[in-house]
Amino acid sequence: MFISNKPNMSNNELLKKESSLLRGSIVKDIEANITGGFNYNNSQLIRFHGMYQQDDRDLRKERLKQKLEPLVTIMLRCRLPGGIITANQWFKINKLATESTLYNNIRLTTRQTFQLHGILKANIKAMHKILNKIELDSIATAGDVNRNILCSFSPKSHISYINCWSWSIKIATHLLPKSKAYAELWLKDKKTTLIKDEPILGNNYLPRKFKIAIAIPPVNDVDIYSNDIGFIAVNKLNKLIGFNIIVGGGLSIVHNDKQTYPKKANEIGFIFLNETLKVSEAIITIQRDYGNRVNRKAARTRYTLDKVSISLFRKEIEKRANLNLSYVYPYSFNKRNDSIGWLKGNDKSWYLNIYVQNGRVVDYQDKLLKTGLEKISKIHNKSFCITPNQNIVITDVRSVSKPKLESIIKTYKLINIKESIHKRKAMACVSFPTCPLAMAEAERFLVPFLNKLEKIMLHNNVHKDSIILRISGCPNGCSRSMLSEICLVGKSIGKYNVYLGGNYEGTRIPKLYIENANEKDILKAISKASKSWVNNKRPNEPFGSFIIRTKLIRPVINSSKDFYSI
Ligand code: SRM
Ligand code: SF4
Repeated sequence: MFISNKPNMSNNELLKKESSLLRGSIVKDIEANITGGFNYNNSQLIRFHGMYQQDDRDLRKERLKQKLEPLVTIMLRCRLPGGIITANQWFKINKLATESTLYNNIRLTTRQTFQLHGILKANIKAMHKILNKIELDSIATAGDVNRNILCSFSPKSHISYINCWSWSIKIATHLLPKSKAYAELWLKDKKTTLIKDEPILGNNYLPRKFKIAIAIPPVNDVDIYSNDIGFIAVNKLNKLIGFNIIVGGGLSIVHNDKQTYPKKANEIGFIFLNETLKVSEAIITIQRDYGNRVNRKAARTRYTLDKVSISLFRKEIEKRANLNLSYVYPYSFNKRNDSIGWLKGNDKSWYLNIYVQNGRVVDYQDKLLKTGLEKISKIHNKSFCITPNQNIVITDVRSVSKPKLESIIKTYKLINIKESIHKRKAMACVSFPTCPLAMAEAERFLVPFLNKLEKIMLHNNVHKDSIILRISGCPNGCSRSMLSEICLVGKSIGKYNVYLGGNYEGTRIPKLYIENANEKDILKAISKASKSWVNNKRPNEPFGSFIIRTKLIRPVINSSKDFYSI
């Protein structure tokens, strides 16, 4: 019934197979102080332990001129299902970022966790030990495994939210690698039991990365359609009863390679809560067994699903999980962005959402964000929540504690009412200088670009309405730009492809509008389209919907067929 794999597996497959469950010869590389990095194979394996080998691309030329090898450092990404981190943990990781990294900042990610860039190899073990002491780790935040699980931040439906968040932890724990390599390599003194097999992921692990999110309608902050598995919460009488399941979302492409396409996940069926773990396991093992292990660019679940058809995939889930999937319950989304500022949850606590430009926690001239958060972490005995929009929420604030927080907010200017709505809704990926795959600037380009765009918008009278704009420095699309209303994808330094036609709710993939454009041409094109929108839109019609209704772009309905058609 299913396709099977060919024998000419990709190099990564051999590497995983011969790694002794993710050990390789990492231990030798940790000790070798002749180089600041890991050999190629080990640099791939350390990803499964949540680390990437990088070098600062701004410094490359200068170091080459001086005949120095690149300054190799490590980026570490923590595991944080649903983005919850206690204030005490934040205090400690802030200290780590300040004292033990070259960049002195924390980067919040689009998958609700944080990264520390610029760690020297000599400091890695000490860092993992500190993380371990505060009950954090970086297991499986990268590599061919299930990555950090997202969960909608939704205090307005607090009981359902807490339930969903606890499911994000249960699913994450269930699908975690069983190998003890992480503890052995980085925590050393921890005793480990001998594990010979990975019962769920398999000893060769998955063909490619795997992503899961939980959404609580009507909030789609997690961009549920971009995940390999999406769990959409179904509530009855305010009680979580189960999930609608969607499968096979993913956003990356390779420029000019029509074999690759972004795709929104397909609906599969409804499951009750007690079926969640076995259905997760069924889906991930189908992908494990039938995903493409020859071509990594066509290895994500969406390509497996499109090859075998939704109906066969569904039958296989039912067989493996030993259940019958019911029809999906009706649901809809109407919101993706965070509401910045104070919000009252239906548990009567207060929640303060602080906008973090590009997810970069650093002290800005007009906002001492890093110091302000550190001060809050000292007095707040509850948690912070990193949102899928790269912002941070101070959670569970009692009314009596509000004044103390207000005073810190004021002193460090953590809430700035002058920040424009466009900036608050926009996202950019990390890109230069640390990302080795970057083709154009993203994070460093976003704000100067928006400053120019906003002047044009003001002139065109578009300033009251907002458009969701996202920039990725390459077609991997880490800012989930392939689900935005205006999507910029880096092609080369200063040049971007512009895609339009995504919608406000994040349920439609955009399509190529202009290719290889510089900043001036992009501003001109957006100015024209947004002017037409503001003058001709129907009441409350979002930009992306207007673009499709007026046929500036034909909608993407079936990605594999019409993403590239004109
Ligand atoms: Fe990503 C690779 C950063 C979310 C698709 N991503 C990378 C690397 C690790 C580059 C590399 O392989 O060496 C980037 C590190 C840059 C740096 O210096 O920090 C990187 N990705 C990020 C983050 C930090 C972007 C951000 O600004 O927040 C996000 C970290 C998420 C996390 O905490 O786990 C991040 N990446 C995403 C997303 C969005 C999402 O998952 O919701 C996507 C698109 C969704 C998807 O997976 O389809 C995404 N990243 C990729 C891909 C393409 C994967 C594919 O299927 O082909 C790569 C390249 C790869 O894996 O080969 C990639
Ligand atoms: Fe790097 Fe490309 Fe991801 Fe941006 S989209 S962080 S440039 S891999």
